[in-house]
Amino acid sequence: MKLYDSMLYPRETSQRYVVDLCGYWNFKIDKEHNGRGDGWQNGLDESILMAVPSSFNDVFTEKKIRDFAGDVWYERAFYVPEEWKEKNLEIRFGSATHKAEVWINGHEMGKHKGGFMPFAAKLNDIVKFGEPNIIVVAVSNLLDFTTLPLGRIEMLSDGRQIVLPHFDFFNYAGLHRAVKLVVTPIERVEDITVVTDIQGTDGIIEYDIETSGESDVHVEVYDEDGELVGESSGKRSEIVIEDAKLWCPGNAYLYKLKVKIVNVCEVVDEYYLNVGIRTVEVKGNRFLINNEPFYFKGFGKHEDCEYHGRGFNPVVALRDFELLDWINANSVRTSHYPYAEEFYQLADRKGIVIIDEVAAVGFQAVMNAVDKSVFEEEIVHSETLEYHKLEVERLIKRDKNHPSVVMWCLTNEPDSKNPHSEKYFEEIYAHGRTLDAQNRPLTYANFMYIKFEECKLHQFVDVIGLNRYWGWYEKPGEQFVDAMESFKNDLEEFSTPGKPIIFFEYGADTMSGVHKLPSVTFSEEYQVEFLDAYHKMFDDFDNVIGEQVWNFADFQTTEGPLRVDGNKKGIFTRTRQPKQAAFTLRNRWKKIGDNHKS
Ligand code: BDP
Repeated sequence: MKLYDSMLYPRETSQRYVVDLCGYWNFKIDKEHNGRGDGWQNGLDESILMAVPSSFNDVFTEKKIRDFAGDVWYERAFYVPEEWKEKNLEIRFGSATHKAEVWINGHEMGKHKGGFMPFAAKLNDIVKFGEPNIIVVAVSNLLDFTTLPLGRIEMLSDGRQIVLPHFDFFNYAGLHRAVKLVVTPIERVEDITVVTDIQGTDGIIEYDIETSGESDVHVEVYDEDGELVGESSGKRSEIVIEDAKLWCPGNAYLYKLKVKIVNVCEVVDEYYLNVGIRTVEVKGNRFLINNEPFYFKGFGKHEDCEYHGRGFNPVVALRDFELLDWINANSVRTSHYPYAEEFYQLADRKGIVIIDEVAAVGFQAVMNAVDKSVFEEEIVHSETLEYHKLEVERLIKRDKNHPSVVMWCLTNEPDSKNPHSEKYFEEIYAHGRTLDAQNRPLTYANFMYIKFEECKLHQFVDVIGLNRYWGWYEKPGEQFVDAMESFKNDLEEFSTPGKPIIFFEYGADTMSGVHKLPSVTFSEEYQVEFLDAYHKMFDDFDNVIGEQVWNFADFQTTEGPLRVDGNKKGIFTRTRQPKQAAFTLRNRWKKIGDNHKS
């Protein structure tokens, strides 16, 4: 038995059923690290309840539980009716952070590594029809130099182990996304790849479909009014949509691509995909969407909210899209990991542009004062590299068809000064270039302490992403004027013809409600002044084609002297209310529009 990647989003159609297994599961923390030895894989005794999806951490009141490092176990029963005997039966996890091992009715189903990607187990040979089936999942939150993100384990003097993340967000863990029983026909659609193009007023949808059999494939395209506007047959073909309505930022239009597998006049499978017709290209110092220069306005985000932690929360996701609309943002970077699939579906629907990031964060030494670069570790050059490539493959396979996704970010703030990093990233980016049928541009987020001439990575990307905190971590407060001088030099050095720059991060920690005249660091006034100065700089550089503030909202981090109950660089509070700077951004972004500098 094996767990395997499951990238096609589960949908209900005339031939497919989806049973949601979310809600309260039985739950147990493996404090002694001996759950397997004690037979927990057969079922959990003396368990408590845990909500799925959710992080487990913030449900409890005990610090030792919140910060527990090791396995947490989940269990529940589910039923499969006899009439599904002739179907393909799978159990699918939207994500389990960071590693999972699954048993069904005591049988080991396999292991999965990677906390942000969907995977599944095949049930047909294991399931008892019409009787309760027990599923048990052990989820580990441990990190090392071969996981993404990177982290380390430390032993405390009382014998407990804790995780030291190499990154600035709380290491939330658990079953973070929906668990579903997915029922599909034996002969079924397994993958779809779509590439769109624009020719005059026509839209072209090129598709490539993988199925598990040899029966005929029929494809129909419907517009938003449900009218049939194009069709074709065969697993690979092209459909021309006359007078196509394009998918544009802020003005999304989605066609429905309906795929049917037909066996002698009988429909044996049916699946659909929402398709936006749009093109993406980097040309000179411009990023073109539908052949028009696009200026990115928005945020780096996190999947983070009270109580749920990193667990997908549909209400918060909707609220976030409302706020993006209110503030006149047009884009988001999924810092620092791939988000829940539903997030991209909302972005497709609402016309928000996404820069999609793999969880390659923590490739440096600073966060936890390790005195050598991770690139000095042999293991990073072999095991981590291979795994990083796999995660890039998974990201692109899962998200390739979203019109909202316009660029792939393959790492955040690595130690790209280290000589070993060059070969490492050469391989990562070369591999990334082979994977996307749409050939979307590649990018990275540069760490502010690595200068242009020292950085070994920008040579491999199409767009340079900069994370900058001049006037915050360097020369804050009264020294701000000098900070801006350093910033200007820094930006001049990074200005390279043909490689436009997007600011992926800039921001200042700000305590909501703290007001001060004149401003001081942490006050709402300082955040406004900080952003104003940065915006002036961006407007002076023609090659800067985007600004994404760090962060959309305040978020939880590991405790420490630099953090006041988390990172407070949010433009909104953690409960999604505006700080003063939200109004500054709202005005600016309304004024400059989506085609600033075109
Ligand atoms: C950058 C990181 C981001 C941090 C941010 C900060 O990319 O994850 O949260 O700085 O310090 O280094 O606020």
